[in-house]
Amino acid sequence: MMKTNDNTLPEYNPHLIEPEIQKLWETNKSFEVTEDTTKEKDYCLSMFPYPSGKLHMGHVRNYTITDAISRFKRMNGKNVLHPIGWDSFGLPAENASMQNKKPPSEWTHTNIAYMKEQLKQMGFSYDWKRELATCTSDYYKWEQWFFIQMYKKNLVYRKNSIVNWDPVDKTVLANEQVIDGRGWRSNAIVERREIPQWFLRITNYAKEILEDTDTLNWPDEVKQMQKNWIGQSKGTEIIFIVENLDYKIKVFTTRPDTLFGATFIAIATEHPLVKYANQENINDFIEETKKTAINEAAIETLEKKGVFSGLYAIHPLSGDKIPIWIANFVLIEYGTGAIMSVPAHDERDHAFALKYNLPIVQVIKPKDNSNIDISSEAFTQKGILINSCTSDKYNNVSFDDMNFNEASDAINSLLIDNNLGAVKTNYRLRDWGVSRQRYWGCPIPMINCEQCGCIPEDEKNLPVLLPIDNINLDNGSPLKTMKEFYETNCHICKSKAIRETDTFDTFFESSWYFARYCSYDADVMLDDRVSYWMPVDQYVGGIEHAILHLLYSRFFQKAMADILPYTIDSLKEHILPREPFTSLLTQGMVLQGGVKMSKSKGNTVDPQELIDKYGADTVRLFTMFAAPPTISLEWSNTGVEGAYRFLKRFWRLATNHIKNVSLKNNNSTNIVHSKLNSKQKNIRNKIHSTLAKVIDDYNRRFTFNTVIAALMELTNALNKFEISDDIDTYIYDEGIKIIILSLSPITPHISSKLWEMMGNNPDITFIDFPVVDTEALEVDQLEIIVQVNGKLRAKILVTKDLEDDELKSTALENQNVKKFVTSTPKKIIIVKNKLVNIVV
Ligand code: ANZ
Ligand code: ZN
Repeated sequence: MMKTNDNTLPEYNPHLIEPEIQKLWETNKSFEVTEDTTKEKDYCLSMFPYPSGKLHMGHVRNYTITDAISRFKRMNGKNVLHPIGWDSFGLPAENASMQNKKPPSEWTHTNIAYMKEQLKQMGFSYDWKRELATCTSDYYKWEQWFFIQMYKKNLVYRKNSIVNWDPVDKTVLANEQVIDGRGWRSNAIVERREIPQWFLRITNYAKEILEDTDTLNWPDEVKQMQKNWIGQSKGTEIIFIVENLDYKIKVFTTRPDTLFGATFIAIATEHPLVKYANQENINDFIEETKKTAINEAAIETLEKKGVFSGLYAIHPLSGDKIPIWIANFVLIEYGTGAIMSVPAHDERDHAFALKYNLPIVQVIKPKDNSNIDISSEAFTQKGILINSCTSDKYNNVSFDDMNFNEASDAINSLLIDNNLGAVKTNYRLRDWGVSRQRYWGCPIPMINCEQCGCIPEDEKNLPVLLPIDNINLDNGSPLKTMKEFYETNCHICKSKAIRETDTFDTFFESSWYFARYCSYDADVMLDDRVSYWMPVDQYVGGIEHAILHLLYSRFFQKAMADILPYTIDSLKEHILPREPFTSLLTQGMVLQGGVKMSKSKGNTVDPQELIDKYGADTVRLFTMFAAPPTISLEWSNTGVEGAYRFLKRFWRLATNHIKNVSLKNNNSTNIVHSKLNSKQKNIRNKIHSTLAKVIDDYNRRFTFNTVIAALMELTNALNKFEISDDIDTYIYDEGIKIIILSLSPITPHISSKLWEMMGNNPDITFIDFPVVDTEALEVDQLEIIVQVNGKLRAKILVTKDLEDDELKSTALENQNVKKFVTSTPKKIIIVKNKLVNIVV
């Protein structure tokens, strides 16, 4: 046996190795990339962090995943772009600033510096020259510019809009920031307010975004969430004429078959018809509804209320006169802001009709003719029409006995022929309101000129700089009171003008940062380098961004593809991709005690403490080993200890081997598999089948946990392998090298160091990933006859040329053989590759 235990071997010391290897990468610029057309590109991206102060375990997990993928792909010959930056505008900086009495910009940049240091300590293989922070003017200048381009293309408009107003945070809230009618941060009861705001016409792209969803290699769940959010709904718009008024109300319905059951119209409080209503009756009601939030979820749970407007509408086909109500459950933003109410067949309308004593007329009966009691409950299924007949005006046409499809088609045709309706596809998706009444964001580059009205700032004057000195946040956004910010002159007529003091929603910044990484230093928004790198091949991030961030990014990518080739010279010849992220992986949460690790629950583990104690490789190894990336990971201190012990064990095994054999010409090309003995073949089979599994798991499933488990098993097998000759040493060496390289995407520092100690260049960034020797995968198996006292008792399958000892023990373990071998065998006779005869 050649292995010795030698106390002079260096101990595994991550605190020495890791800075040394990181320094080497920095000197070599190992992860900097350019557009090398001779190589296949691969763009691997993590969702960029908000610089909240320090890294948390969620970051560590997310960034280790993309780092492992990036490193693996580099070793497979890909030209890998793996960038990082900071999503650094946003409300928390303002809140922290008020608490800590530090300006938001200072707070943000201090955090960035600290977290950057932590990312470096983790050994993530970023191309740091591309680092960007969205709060810097070299970044936001270009989004101001792009906003102006969208404005020119009519993708931007301003409108007075009702918003959810948080009276405590003094800001407009997005619908999803309203939880149970209260502000997500302040918990204050949200009010409605009407203010002028800027909107992006994302709805122009609703259809394309919806249709392209199916082309994406994303989790089904995320694709479904995108589709639901876009909310396509095919239906009919039907015109009702208001009695005594020259006014047509349009309603949107997905159930034109129920038209003859419409017993009243319900309109939203903000519907234009409301001004013709009997004001005395409705005032209190309108005031009261104003106080409630306007998102659908809130409205679902609301008590349904309404007030009669005093107006009537004429049913388009029956000619009946039906009352018009103003109701709190009708959304102004959806469809036409008005509905035909069919109490017999819609639950909400049914409850409303009962409450206000409105007629309920059944027009659909069950397909199986079963009895229903329409006064107690709505019948909402599709069925067969009854009571559905037009007036004389339309020749008393009856739709009775038709099913849903027949009736819908027939009613639609009649409406269309008489200009009383149109088939319509609606989307639940709303245009994106991007105005925020907040300070720490990108200024919206618009001015209001006394003469010219509301116009974009001159592109030559960009960026519109956000002032960062002497900021007082005590009374809402300081921009609203800083004359030196908002007073300006019109670049067209030189008259006095007032700058827009709102800033962009911070989702604006995260909707295109992935493209800017490609053109990180360009003096235009993007240049032709984007067409080399985009789209992102693998995007990794949290499921919490499954809707808005991804949707907005998809919209931006499409808008950029439509606009930039016509506005940026170097992109003239290029067609940009219309989707930003080809594949998406949503990583699972990090849990502690079964619940999400979070500051508010006080159950966080500080990655910095772990790095300080065990080094980055252990932290990386544990987070990748504890669970596959998409599944939640339960934190375990013993698990971390275990990961550390494994690295120490492997270090010992490898250094021991290096000590013994490093000076020999020790090369796996000396191995001729077919000439090996069975023990050697077996261990090579283990080595190469492990490698095959590792490659498959890296490539296809990103299941790093099984990669690690397989490599741990191989480490154990090598540990047991007895070296008796040079060939054994070569095989052992081959095994050690395969483990080092296979682990390197996950534990790059220890791998680099050991690789160096084996006499190689320590920068393993571009070392080819080991290749499976397929010959070693084949195991020659033979059937062997087992006799007890000369009688056939079993046939067993074993590897060819198995050593006698192993063959004996395999034979004795056989269940049937055991039955006949009740005492210690007297003798065991072996005929190689044929027979075992046990004499008892
Ligand atoms: C009559 C009817 C009869 C309806 C019936 C349903 C069942 P989707 O698009 O699938 O969500 N609706 C339309 N606009 C609305 C608004 N602005 N606020 C609240 N409700 C609105 O569903 C469309 C249905 O939701 C429409 O079809 C309308 O009610 C209601 F037996 O019209 B229906
Ligand atoms: Zn002007």
